[in-house]
Amino acid sequence: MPAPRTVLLTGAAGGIGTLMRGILPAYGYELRLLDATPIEGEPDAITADLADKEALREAVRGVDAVIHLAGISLEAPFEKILRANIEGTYNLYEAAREEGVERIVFASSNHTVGFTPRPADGAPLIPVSTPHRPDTFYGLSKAFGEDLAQLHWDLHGIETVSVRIGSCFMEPSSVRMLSIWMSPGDCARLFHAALTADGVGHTVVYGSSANTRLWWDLSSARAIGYEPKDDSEQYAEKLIAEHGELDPDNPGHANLGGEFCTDPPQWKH
Ligand code: NAI
Ligand code: 15L
Repeated sequence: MPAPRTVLLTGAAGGIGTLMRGILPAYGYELRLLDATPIEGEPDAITADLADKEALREAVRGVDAVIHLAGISLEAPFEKILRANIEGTYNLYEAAREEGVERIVFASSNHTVGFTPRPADGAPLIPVSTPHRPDTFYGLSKAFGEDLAQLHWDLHGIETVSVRIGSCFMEPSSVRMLSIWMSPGDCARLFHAALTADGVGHTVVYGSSANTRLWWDLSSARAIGYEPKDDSEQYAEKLIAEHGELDPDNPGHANLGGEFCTDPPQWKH
């Protein structure tokens, strides 16, 4: 497909949105920014909620593609998740369909498959075809987003790369993150590949760096042109000294989703 130039970045005020605002313009993209929260120093940013269908329609008008990051990014009461992540993502796809946008990069999450046991040493890496095993209403909403993307490809021909992001922060901050961390630079590389690869239909990829302790299979990401450059291993010694190795008998350590798999989750809003 012709390289997209104008890209709508939803969730532009958030953690990943802020990182991508700093990196993606160097790839030649003109970013149109949207968030429910105003963005300081960005007078042209669109301040709108995903519930506002008219604002979404206007926001997607004329863009070549969308990177959809907006939404609740941790566990929360179902009603809030329903509104922001399920209805909000539906509204975004409807707006894209109505305005003829052909490519979306969807910020899915490792929590779609959070209850998948992490692979033992030497066991096969987790494939993208592993069944959904959401660990929270949050993970469930991302599983819905992946299926919504599939529907829009099959029914309307809108292409999506669903990126099951691991942990995208400046640095990993736990031993679990050594396996699923995605550096900001690799995140931009993966989003760029997802925006420019030909014929993605609906492709699901894991989003991480090429970590030494990787738990999942990056081959579908590599197949769309992603070449990760970073590895969390440089942080391993310090993090293991601070927190110890993962304990297989601890339910918060046994599965991909980490502490999201404990009840009640400790990170709840
Ligand atoms: P974040 O919570 O920092 O940013 C989310 C942004 O979405 C916020 O600026 C918020 O104001 C906006 N937002 C929330 N509800 C909205 C609504 N109804 N309408 C408009 N804007 C709304 O999250 P972060 O870390 O930047 O993540 C971005 C996306 O990537 C999220 O969808 C998250 O679920 C997903 N993700 C992030 C991971 C990470 O490691 N940071 C891991 C896996 C998935
Ligand atoms: C996510 O989906 C969250 O949005 C992010 O804040 C992290 O908690 C990440 O997963 C993780 O699993 O570390």
